[in-house]
Amino acid sequence: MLNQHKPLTAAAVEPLLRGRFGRTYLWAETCPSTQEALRDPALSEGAVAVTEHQTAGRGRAARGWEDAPGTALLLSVLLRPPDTSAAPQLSLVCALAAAETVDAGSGLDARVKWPNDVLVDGRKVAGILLEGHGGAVVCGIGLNVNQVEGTLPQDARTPVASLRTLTGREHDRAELLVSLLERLETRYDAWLDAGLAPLLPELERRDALHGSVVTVGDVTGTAEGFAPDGRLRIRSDTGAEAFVASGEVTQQEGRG
Ligand code: BT5
Repeated sequence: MLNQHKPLTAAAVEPLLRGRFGRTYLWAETCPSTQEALRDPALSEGAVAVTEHQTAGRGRAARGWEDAPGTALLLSVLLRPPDTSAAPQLSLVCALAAAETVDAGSGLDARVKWPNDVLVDGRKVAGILLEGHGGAVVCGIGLNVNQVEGTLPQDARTPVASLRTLTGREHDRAELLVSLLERLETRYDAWLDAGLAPLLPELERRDALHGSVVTVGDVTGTAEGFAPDGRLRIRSDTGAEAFVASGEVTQQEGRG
């Protein structure tokens, strides 16, 4: 039986690291938000902040991110892409790495819901938050791991799950964390070399919205995958094609 509250301290995680991400590793038992822990301009790319519990965890657009102490992965990774104009694409890069981590660690089949969610069977297991400051991009990732029913948010916009509620067993958070950092590093390096293009086949295979009727802002139509710059491709009833760069998706039907 795993101890779900075994903390993700540097002593527990650093010996397991396989790549360069996480070599600067900041851990706190509790903090307002890991997004705040990477603001030092002296920190190098791949620095990681991890906590057991956030008192002011945040999502996008001033929404919150909830956890139950010691049961989730709550981390931020500092990236310094040379061209920050393409940085919004990192949401899909992180979501893909998180989805791959979920699959490898649990045997589940995770989907990416544009632009920043990871879903299993239509339930949100992870969310990504990108924030830029001083030329750096702080990528926040929240992944529900060992929460049980009743400790997950009840009022979420999308149904919610943890790996534990989906598989019925506890998962080793340290293993998941190092796996996530390794996959993120691999996907990020590929993105630095060639943009989203090499990631698109896998992203489209995992596209939770594909074939669904969606509304984003004033655009409604069928979601048909992604443009190479990460925009969502939507085909209207009249056959016109639109590309949406950002926004909230309302999904009307589809495979989820
Ligand atoms: C996100 O925003 O999904 C981004 C979440 C990023 C969280 C990480 S944790 C480490 C780092 N530090 C932070 O402070 N944040 C990042 P968004 O798409 O806006 O979704 C937010 C919505 O998800 C909320 O309004 C709730 O409805 C729902 N939600 C809150 N907690 C959740 C949870 N644990 N699991 C699933 N959904 C949740």
